[in-house]
Amino acid sequence: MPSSIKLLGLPQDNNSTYLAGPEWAPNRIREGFHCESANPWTETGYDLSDNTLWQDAGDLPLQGKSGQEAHDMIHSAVSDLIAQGHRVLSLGGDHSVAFPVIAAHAQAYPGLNVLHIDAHPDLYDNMQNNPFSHASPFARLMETGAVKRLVQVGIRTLNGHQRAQAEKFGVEIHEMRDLSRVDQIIFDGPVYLSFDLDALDPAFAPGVSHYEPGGLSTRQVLDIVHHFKGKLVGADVVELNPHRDPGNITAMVAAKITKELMGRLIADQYSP
Ligand SMILES: [Mn+2]
Repeated sequence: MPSSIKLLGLPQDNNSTYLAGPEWAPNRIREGFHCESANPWTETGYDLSDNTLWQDAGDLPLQGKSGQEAHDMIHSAVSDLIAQGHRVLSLGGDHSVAFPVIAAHAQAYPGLNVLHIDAHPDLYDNMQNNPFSHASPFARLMETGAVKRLVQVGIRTLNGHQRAQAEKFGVEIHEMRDLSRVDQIIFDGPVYLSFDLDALDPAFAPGVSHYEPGGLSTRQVLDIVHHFKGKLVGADVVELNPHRDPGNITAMVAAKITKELMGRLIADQYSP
């Protein structure tokens, strides 16, 4: 019996640097996921109305929690689900959730690779004196030494400090200004995919806190999800800000990408 996918809501909003809102995101994405305007099949042919393929694990009670306490709650919950044989697809929340979620995956999957799709590299050594800031999760993660490769796609906000951080940690960056062909993204071994909705151009996804024009199309992200070479073992979809999302258009985009990530997890079926 193949392992099932657990959908886990992480309503964390204490590590945003600019606007609040992502704590309300998990349920907006669920509403998009179950909306009867669409059918439950992935483009790749899986029927997600089959409840043996995935189950909703609900939300972690993160409201009002911050710092080390929230980090430990997330790390522990994700580690437990993986130990029970599940693959975890988490819905943020701000991007700070990626540090404990990916650290838990790196412990369970030796040689873990990370594919990070975002407008921002999130490599700040220190932002607003908060080591858990949503601007720093990939710096914290690379400091652990537990990730084999970090490959970033969609980046268009590098400053001098973050270029230095990327060089220090050996991060491979496909900048938006010279985006490489996605079929050249090849991984050996397990892959975790972290998807920040602001990687998309604001024309496709206005419901985010940090507008950064010149981004990916929804189709380009789906192409990456469908076609990168490697075995997907876990993923997150983060940074939806429902306060800036007229007509729930970005929630619907998040739900669509969540569905296709589930399809990829079902297809890959990688075990550590
Ligand atoms: Mn971002």
